Amino acid sequence: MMLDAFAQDVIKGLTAENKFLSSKYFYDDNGSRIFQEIMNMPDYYLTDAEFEILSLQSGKIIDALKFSGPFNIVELGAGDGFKTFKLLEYLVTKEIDFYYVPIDISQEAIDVLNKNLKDRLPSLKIKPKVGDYFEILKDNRKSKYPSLLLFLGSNIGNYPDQKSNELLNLLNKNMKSGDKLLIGFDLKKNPITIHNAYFDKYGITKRFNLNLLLRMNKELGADFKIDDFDFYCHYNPLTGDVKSYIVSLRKQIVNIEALKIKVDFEYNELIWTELSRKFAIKDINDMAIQSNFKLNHNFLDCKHYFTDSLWEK
Ligand code: AVJ
Repeated sequence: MMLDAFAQDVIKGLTAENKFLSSKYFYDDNGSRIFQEIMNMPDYYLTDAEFEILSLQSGKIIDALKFSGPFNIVELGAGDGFKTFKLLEYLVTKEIDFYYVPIDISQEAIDVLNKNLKDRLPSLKIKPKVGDYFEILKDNRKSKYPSLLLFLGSNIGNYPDQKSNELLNLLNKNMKSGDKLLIGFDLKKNPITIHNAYFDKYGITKRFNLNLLLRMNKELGADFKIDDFDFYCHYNPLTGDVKSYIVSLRKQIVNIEALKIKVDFEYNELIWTELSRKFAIKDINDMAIQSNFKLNHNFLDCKHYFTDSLWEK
């Protein structure tokens, strides 16, 4: 039996003493759509804050790159590209020569993005790619042009300390000297603001999490009954960690046909699904140094909720 990465991770995560499943599996086409709903909620301030940064400070960001000729903009996990639009629009308006290479694991998200940009910025040079970003990023070193890598939205927050360090070092390895990385970090702030962004009253984040169960039903022939599960999350202001969980509302057994396993759930047992870290400016400086980057500048929104941090290799 050949199992793909998702199947293997489901076996590993759901047979563990403390059950877990990686948030990277949130983003099938359905999950990517739910994530758009999250980004549209006012309580999910991250998107608005980063949108403000890219709307008001695109000129400053581009000036800070100090690229003298044509360049690439390679976006990791582009999604619907709503925020990036402001940066692209600025560049197109200024008739600056660049290629935009959005990468995402959702084909549907990339198709929507591609169509949107072709309509709204017809002269944009775009080469969309679907797949795992590290595979695709390997081509970056071959380009004769300098690159700006975009890793926006505080996606880095999904990785625990050690893992984020590995990831940033991997990005560094795939960059040429002088290449830049613009990386989004959600900053520590009033804990209530953070709590409300993740424990939303509309139940959208709950649907986002429970979509993992639907995905296992669809792709692995599991028989999760969605109504028998709930969602819980909490923010720890001391560590800066938001942790999200699926909660079993009953003692129950779930059959996963394709994996030939049955999974026992105790009453109120958890599946840990996501880590969303919040950072202090000092943490960001340390992370840049540890992954061999030079931090050029932090671009903050007016409320100081978020920073797009410009790093140089
Ligand atoms: C896309 C990883 C940045 O952690 O804030 C939103 C995903 N999870 N609401 C985040 C998410 C719950 C999001 N990132």
